[in-house]
Amino acid sequence: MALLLKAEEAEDFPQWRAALQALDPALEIIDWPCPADARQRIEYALVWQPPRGELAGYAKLRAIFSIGAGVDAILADPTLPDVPLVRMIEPGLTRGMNEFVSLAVLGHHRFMLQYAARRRARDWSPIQQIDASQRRVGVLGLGQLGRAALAQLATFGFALRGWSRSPRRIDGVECFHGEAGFDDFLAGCDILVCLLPLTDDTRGILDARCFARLPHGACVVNVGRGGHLVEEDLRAALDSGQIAEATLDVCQSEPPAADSWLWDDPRVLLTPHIASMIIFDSAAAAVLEARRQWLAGERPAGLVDRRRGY
Ligand code: NDP
Ligand code: OXD
Repeated sequence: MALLLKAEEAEDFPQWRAALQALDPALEIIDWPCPADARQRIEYALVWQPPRGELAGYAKLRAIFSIGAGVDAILADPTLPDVPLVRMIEPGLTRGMNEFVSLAVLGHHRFMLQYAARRRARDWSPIQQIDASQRRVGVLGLGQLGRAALAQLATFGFALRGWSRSPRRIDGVECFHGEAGFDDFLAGCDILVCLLPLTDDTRGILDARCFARLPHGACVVNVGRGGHLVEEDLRAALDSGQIAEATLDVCQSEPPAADSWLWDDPRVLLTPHIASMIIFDSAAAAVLEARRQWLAGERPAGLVDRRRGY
């Protein structure tokens, strides 16, 4: 049984191979790009953002596993073979996202960007702390990562709300859904966190209309995809004071253009798409468990619904 692996970074290949073969020593793992004489053996592909057209033409391909939780880059390929696509759900990725979302939300809650600016100005003055119970934090996307982030944020005592496509019930979280619930959801978000998948329905969702519906001076954390945010709308909202600050882990262009305003704006904390990364051992276990489930006729938790786009 052969698996073609396109890792996020070329140097990840040995770690992936070790993690996968520790669990399935019989699995043959072939590094990307696939040598011509191996093409006919490939039954599985485990990939991070494969170039368009590159997954076509494997006659024995049975399933594609995404190294990312987000599959927008894979689904963007019009020649994608019609085999099951399974996205990454693994505890290491979830823990990393919990850490990053907590860090970002707490950073805005406790005015860290403002203190960084005051420090540059040799200003030692304090800003009155706000009790977490008075700070309303809203999460767009109540999937694997959104729900876990909310559970972590609950430990700090924030007033929590969430928004999804279909109705959800989460203890301690005020839930909203669909277009009809969007404006009411936004009206109660002092800090807005985007953990949506990028689809035709969610592209550009963080735009001027969205910002206008947030309370004045709200903060925005985008850990979804760069395509969710209309960057120039954010800039205008920061300039008007409607949005006070933002944390952006993802951008339209990664990295942003050398002359992008995002590099220098002190109201923006910018990180290079590192909010969360897979842990090789637990990610390998997740891939092989999904393969087992599929072969046993069960439905893997991360099976992508191509029609929905996530
Ligand atoms: P899931 O598929 O588990 O959850 C997606 C959630 O978004 C669901 O609650 C879904 O609603 C909701 N949603 C989807 N479309 C809409 C819509 N049109 N309107 C309202 N809600 C919608 O995804 P994950 O939680 O695993 O991951 C979320 C995203 O996080 C990934 O797609 C990826 O882009 C990003 N990510 C970023 C990382 C980083 O390092 N920056 C790392 C990992 C992931 P419903 O519940 O009704 O289906
Ligand atoms: C993912 C990511 O989707 O790291 O997993 O962005």
